[in-house]
Amino acid sequence: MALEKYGRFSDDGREFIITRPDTPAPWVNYISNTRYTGIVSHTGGGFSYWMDPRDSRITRFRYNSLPWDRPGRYIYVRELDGEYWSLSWQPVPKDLDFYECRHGMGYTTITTEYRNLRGEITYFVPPDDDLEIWRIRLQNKSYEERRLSLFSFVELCLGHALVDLINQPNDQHFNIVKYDREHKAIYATKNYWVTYKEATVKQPNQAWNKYVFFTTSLPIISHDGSKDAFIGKWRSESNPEGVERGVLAETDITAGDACAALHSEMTLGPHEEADFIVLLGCVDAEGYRDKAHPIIQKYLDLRNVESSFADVKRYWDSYLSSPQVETPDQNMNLMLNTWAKRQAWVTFNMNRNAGYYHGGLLFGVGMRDQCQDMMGPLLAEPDTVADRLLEVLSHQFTDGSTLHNYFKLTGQGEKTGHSDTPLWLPLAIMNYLKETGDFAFLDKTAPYQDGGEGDVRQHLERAIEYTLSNLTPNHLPKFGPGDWNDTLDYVGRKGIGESMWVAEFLCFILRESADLLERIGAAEKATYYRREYDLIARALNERCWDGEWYIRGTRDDGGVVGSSKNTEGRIFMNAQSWAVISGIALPDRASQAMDSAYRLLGTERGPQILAPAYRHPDPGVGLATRCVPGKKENGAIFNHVAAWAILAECVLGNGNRAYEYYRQTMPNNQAHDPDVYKMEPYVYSEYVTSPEHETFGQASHSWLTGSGVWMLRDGLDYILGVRPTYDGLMIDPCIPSDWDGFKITRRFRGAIYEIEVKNPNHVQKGVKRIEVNGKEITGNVLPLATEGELLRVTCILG
Ligand code: IFM
Repeated sequence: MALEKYGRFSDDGREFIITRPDTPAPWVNYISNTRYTGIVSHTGGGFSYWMDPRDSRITRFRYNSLPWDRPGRYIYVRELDGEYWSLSWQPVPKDLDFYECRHGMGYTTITTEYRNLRGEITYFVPPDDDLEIWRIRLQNKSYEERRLSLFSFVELCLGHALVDLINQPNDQHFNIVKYDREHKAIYATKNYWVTYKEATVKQPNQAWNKYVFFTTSLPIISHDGSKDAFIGKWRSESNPEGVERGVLAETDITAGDACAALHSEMTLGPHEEADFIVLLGCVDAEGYRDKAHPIIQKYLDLRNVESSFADVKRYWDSYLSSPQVETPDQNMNLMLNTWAKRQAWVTFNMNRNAGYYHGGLLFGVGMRDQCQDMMGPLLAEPDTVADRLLEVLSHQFTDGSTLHNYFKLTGQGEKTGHSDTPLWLPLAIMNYLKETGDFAFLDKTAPYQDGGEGDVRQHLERAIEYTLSNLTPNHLPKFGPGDWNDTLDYVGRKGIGESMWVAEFLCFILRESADLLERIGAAEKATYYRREYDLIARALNERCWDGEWYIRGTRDDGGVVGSSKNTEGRIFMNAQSWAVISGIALPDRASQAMDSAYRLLGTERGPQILAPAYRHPDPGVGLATRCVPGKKENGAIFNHVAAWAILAECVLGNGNRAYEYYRQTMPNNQAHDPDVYKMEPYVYSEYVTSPEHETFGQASHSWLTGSGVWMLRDGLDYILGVRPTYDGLMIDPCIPSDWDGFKITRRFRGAIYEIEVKNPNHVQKGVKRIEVNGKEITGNVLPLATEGELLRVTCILG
């Protein structure tokens, strides 16, 4: 398989093993305890931050110089003859005798061999303390004694990453880096810290509230705090003067570009091995020495490092333990058991913010993204999700509108008026209730962004009623400055254009909320929501059916988007898939809409978001039309959209087509030619270029995309069909007809369900018989069980 040109999954699927360093792009991983986070590439590149990659940044990264993957977390090795190299290939890219990078669950290990010296460096973040640990093992594979100089190096940012990026000549005047001889550590901070978005509005009168520490378990011979001194004039990380000289210049800085570099020496006898540790972390600025010292002492002890590393592994074993699936498709098993879950954990915690391929320094936590990302951790950590939900609800206003995004450290955000944003809150609340059955959550309270507080049920209803209060005379939602699709940003800015997709999404939320409200005795409200559902569904069917599919919207200027009347952007997938998911499509139209989408949007690598792509900028539509055709929201194979198409096909019972889309879009399939695909083969990318561009098949924006979590839930809940309902776990598979069956083990409300689904008649959908512990049950919702109970379930399709 061509994927193996650069790497493969480990046998247990928990690692992606990169076998040569010159991958088509940096392939990255995350190390994080959710407070301290590092993004680590397979060449040691990447950056670290505390809580927020914009506001509290520890190390730098030069985004615009990609694919040059710099800087990072580097260890240089230098021998007596002056030859030097780095343990992670970059930044001194020698022709290594051996190279391997294992991106695992919460850690990355890079192993290299050069000049008969094997170096293994593992990067991870322990669960309990806010630092990253580099555990290094060196092995002299020769018969000669080796005298090695070792230099550990990071380039520091210290505080607000955006200000550092755009205003470095000024920002550097506030840097402080000093070597503390008593603690044998470098400490660094910045005497100035911008904590709000518009840095120019008002000069803040404050220092960064963190101190960074950097140290190693080896005796320290020399150090540098000045990047200029370490790198030297007209040089780069590839040939730093300090390393070439063999001793560092002992610089501390009070102004200038900051780094932390430490120099140690080690002698290794023939075939001797040695371990050492490097620590990079941060503590609160107040009393920083007293705070950092115990952490440093703790983790300079290898036993504590080993036990923390075991904790990371234990955490991930537990996190991934449920659900576990066995389907006939090995790639699907890999994604559902491990990598899509891992990706969803990352998106839940890092949002669209901390990546190589996202300009997320600007965006913070997107409300809509966060509400969707919750569907991942919900499987393993519902309590964490409940807390996050309350945090998200606190960014809703009393009228039901919401911030569009917020920054974790400052709590500040923007109110943009996107027409979909408020509606994601009810979805997240209902998902939580279905998984947990914790109806008492509805009575919990959360503040409103503009003062006062309300219980969760009130937050839910206000989101819906805010959207209902903003309908046009046609009883359809206004488009506003965008809906889920951020790039349809000029369709309805004047408040006239309508979003059919928001109408469908609103219908879905109304139907689901009415079910919930009825269940908790709020019959009158439920009836109101159902009546609204009917009115909007009728408006959609009367006004928005184009003949073979549903249109995407109407424009402020009276035009239409996503219609056969258009020459570009004639059909959009979301308008078809959500017509089905929301149930608004009349039965014959539902199939016809999805068939039209299959015919007009399908490619061999998955369905396009829209087609044909826009080739002329249209100021009445917006950004999508300005983007190059075939990429991003202008006609790419947009995986988030593909995930909803899969869901819709499952609703219609088309297991073969749902699986066709699913198989096409899985990254481990997509990347069958990694030189074309370019991104990591182990996580979803936001999009893959469609045939409307010459780079067809090239992926972009890996890791931080909602498609990871939707593909996870599509696979588990809709294709395998084992999904939570308020009453219990439902079994409703929609699989390809050539499957003989599959197995899935899932924890649900404390009990374990071991489920085997058999498909003797090779159908795509339809449950014929279910037995629980040998006894047939009525219907397809499994009985609830007590904590720890194991239920063996057999389901026959037919
Ligand atoms: O819906 C958005 C998402 O919030 C961020 N990525 C792009 C999507 C479509 O515009």
